[in-house]
Parts: sequence; C-alpha cells; structure tokens
Amino acid sequence: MGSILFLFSWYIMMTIAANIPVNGYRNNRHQPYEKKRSSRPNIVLILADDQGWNDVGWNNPDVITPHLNWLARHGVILNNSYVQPMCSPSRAAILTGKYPHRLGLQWSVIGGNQPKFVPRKTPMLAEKLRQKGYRTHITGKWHLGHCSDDLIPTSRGFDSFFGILRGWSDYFTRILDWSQITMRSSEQGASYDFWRNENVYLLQDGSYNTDLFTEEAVKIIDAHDQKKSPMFLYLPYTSPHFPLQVPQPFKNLYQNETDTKRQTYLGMVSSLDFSVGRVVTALKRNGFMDNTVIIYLSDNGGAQNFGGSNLPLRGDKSDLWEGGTKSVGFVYSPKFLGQQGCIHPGMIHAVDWFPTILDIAGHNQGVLSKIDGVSQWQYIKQCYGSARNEFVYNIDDFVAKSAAIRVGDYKLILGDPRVNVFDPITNHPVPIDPNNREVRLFNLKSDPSEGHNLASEMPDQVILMIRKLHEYRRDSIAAQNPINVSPNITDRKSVV
Ligand SMILES: *[C@@H]1O[C@H](CO)[C@@H](O)[C@H](O)[C@H]1NC(C)=O
Ligand SMILES: *[C@@H]1O[C@H](CO)[C@@H](O)[C@H](O)[C@H]1NC(C)=O
Ligand SMILES: *[C@@H]1O[C@H](CO)[C@@H](O)[C@H](O)[C@H]1NC(C)=O
Ligand SMILES: [Ca+2]
Repeated sequence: MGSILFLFSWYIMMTIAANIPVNGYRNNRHQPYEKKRSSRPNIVLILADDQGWNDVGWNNPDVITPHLNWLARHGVILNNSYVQPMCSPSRAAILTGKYPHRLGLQWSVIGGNQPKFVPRKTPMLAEKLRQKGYRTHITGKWHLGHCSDDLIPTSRGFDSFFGILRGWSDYFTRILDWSQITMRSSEQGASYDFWRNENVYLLQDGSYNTDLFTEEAVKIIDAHDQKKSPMFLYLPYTSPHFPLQVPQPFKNLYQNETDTKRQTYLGMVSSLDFSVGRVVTALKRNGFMDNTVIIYLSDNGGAQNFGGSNLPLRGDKSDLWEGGTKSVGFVYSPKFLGQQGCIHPGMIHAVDWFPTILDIAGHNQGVLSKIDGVSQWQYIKQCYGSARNEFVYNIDDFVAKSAAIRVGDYKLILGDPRVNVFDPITNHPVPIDPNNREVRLFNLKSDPSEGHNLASEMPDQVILMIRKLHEYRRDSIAAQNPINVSPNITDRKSVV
C-alpha cells in the first residue's frame, strides 16, 4: 500500500513537472554511459487501442498524460494523421503499407473465432526489418490472424511475441468472454488468450495486462545489445479498449468525473501513459535515447459507448467520420528530428508507416513495390509538408457497400458511414444498410466536424472524387468474412 501511495504522489509530481519546460534528454547531466551504437536507429512503435482525439493531454487538458505530453511537446505532434476505423484493418495497413481493401480486410475486424488474416504472401514490416538486421519484438495485441501457426507474430517476422492474439481479453483473467461486455454477438464461448511466442502463457495471478506488456518491453530493452543490432519494438497496448478495467489508483485520478465509464476509461489512458513513462525510462537508462525513434499512434478513434471521446470531431470508432479515423499521435527522437516541439500539419495515412519506418531503418525505398504507402520521414523531420495529397478511408464493395476518400481538403463519403454492425451508443447489432445511397462531401479545412454536406453544391467535385475512388477500387479483393469456427483459441491448431 505504501509503495502505491509513493507511486501516485510521484505520478502527481510528474504531472506538474510535465507542464514545466525541461531540458531534452541529451542535456541531462545524469545521462548514462552511452553504449556504442549501431548505425541504424532503434524504432519503438507504440499503438494505443481506441484512444480518441479528445483523450490525450495535448488535445484535452483534463486528460492526465504527463509522459505522453512531454514526448509530444518535445517531438513532432501529428495533427493530420489517419488510420482505419477499427483494429484489424488499421494494424494491417500499418504493418503492410497496403489499404485493407487490397488485403480483404475492409470489413470489420478479425472475430475471436474467425479464420480471417493478413494474406500469407503479403510481406509484413517485421520481416523486412529482420532482413535488415533488426531484432524484432512485439508485446501486446496482434489481431492480424490467429487460426493457424503460420499467421501468428513469430511466423510473420517477429523474433519474440508476448501478449494476446485476438481483439481483446479481460485485463486480469486474460479470458475473452463476450457476455462480460453485454454486447450481443454471434461469438459464443469464453477462452483464454495470452501467449509467449507459440505457446499459451498461463498466468492466473490477477496481474494487469498493461503492466505485463510494459514489464516485458522493459526486459527486452534491458537485454538488447546495441553493438550487435538495432531493435524494432512494437508495443500495441490493448488500452484503453474495453473491457473497462484499471487498478483503482488510476481511476482515483479522475474523482471529479461523474460518468463512471469515462472515469475508468480515463484511468486506463493514464495507466497507459504511466507505462509509456516506464518504457522511456528503460530506453534512457540503457543509453538508447540518442539512437531511437519513438512513434505513438492510436489504431482508431475512441468508442463513445466505452468511455472514449472524439470531440470536436464527428463520429466514433468503427465509422468513416473523422472521429473514427483521425488518429492522435507523435514522433519523438532527440537525435533524428530536425524540428522539435512543433505540430505537423502534413497528411499521413496508416499505410505510410510501413515505408516510413523502413526509410528510418535505411531501407532503399525503390525496392518497395505494390504498396499504397509513401515514406513521410523527410516531412515529419521538417514538421511540414506531406508525401501525399489524397488517401482512401475505405472501400468495401462487398459487405457494407460504402467508401470514402480524401483529396486535398475535401472528403467524400458514399453510403453508410458505419463499418461495424454494432450501434456505437446502444451496443445492439444494427445491420449496416448496404442500400444506403447517400453522397456526402465535406471541406475539412473549413468544416473539420463534418457538419455541412456540400454534395449538391459541388457536383463536379463529387464526380472527380468518385472517379478517383474507381481508380483505387481496381485492386480491390473480396472482403474476408468467414463463418465462426471453434471458440477454443488455446486449441489453435484445430481451428483451420
Ligand atoms: C489540428 O487538427 C484539428 C482537428 O482537425 C484542427 O481543428 C486544428 O486546427 C489542427 N491544429 C493545427 C495547429 O493545425
Ligand atoms: C475536483 O473538484 C474540486 C472542487 O471543484 C477541486 O477543488 C479539485 O481540485 C478537483 N480535483 C481534480 C482532480 O480535478
Ligand atoms: C481448449 O483446448 C486446450 C488445448 O487443446 C484444452 O486443454 C482445453 O481443455 C480446451 N478447453 C475447452 C473449454 O474445451
Ligand atoms: Ca482499436
């Protein structure tokens, strides 16, 4: 108990300190002995799960994220960075550089019992980095295919995996059980989901998943030998995704929050922040900060029915509005960024991280073919400009029959903007309307909250953008939507 109190008084002090200008890590006179470094930077990619636009300290001062604030304010804040509206497609785009409609992942996520996955022939980021001599680790949530051994992280480029294979699980029991969420679902059964590499890692000590991922990350950092190789550490946390669970002291940080869901959710955001602080401390302690690039993103917008908020943006997790697709994020690196402490206005899409990270790793961009992403590294470093002027939000001609595209300041949405079957407010399954023929056009520069549909005023712009969508849809493949199979994930081999 005493140590918890100590921890939290320290946490409050950090919160205060985070608002005071401090020296960069390089000026810190307690800088540890610097190990000889490899010529290529370590890359730490931290992914939050369902953290909304209004759920970080730099967008909303009521959110207590001192470590994230510090890193963001001393790095480059990404203010025009986009992802897919849900977990699996977003993670697939980030780790392959391809739009989900070219992977068959444009519809919803990979269900807990669904044999659905990133196509086997698609090269993934960790494989490419490993070829470049990187040590590659993932601790956290995979959610890119789990129905057979050749789809899990250690078969897709990672030297080590510690975490969960599916979309979520109880933070303390590590069991996925839909009845816990009160969400009606076609998925039945409850099963355990926590792994070390290819093996079930059974842990029934009541520890909190966020802490487990963090402790593993710290161990990986402490064990890493920079003289031998650079490191890619992928940290896809499950926070603040449901179920709403957090150790009480973090909830106590929001005693004035009257919405109990929001209170717990914000506690989860602060516990995530606390974890990021521990990871950064480990990087500093090992003398790695001078040779590391940290990238922080959320995989999609906040889910309002589980405490998230995307205000002032319109929409929610699982839809094509800005609230579902505009991600919070930053890049921090005292060594490699040209501009620091700035807000980057450049347009970035999830598919850009694959070539951008390979660019940081010194990979020749010319040999990357058949991807949709472009390296944004030079633009992020200068905190201005972009390698793109347009991107696809999604194209689903198979299940939802909807699409959305961005060109310059304009955004076109065709059909039902939701891509999930659950109503975000009531949690009840509300089938997508594939016959919805609505056309919506917005100027996001003058109307970032998508309030004023310009479609009837600007028919030429609508036609131009529909033409562009047709070009992108040429490479589309059918949406994978297989029926559910065995619910017992620990018996993975029986599934396919
Ligand atoms: C960042 O994005 C928000 C939301 O779209 C926008 O309102 C704001 O003006 C942007 N800030 C900067 C500095 O560009
Ligand atoms: C909660 O509200 C009280 C009364 O307005 C205020 O004194 C206190 O500082 C607030 N606490 C937090 C954590 O915001
Ligand atoms: C799930 O599969 C594992 C491994 O085959 C087995 O030990 C366990 O009993 C199964 N659980 C259920 C609920 O069938
Ligand atoms: Ca998510």
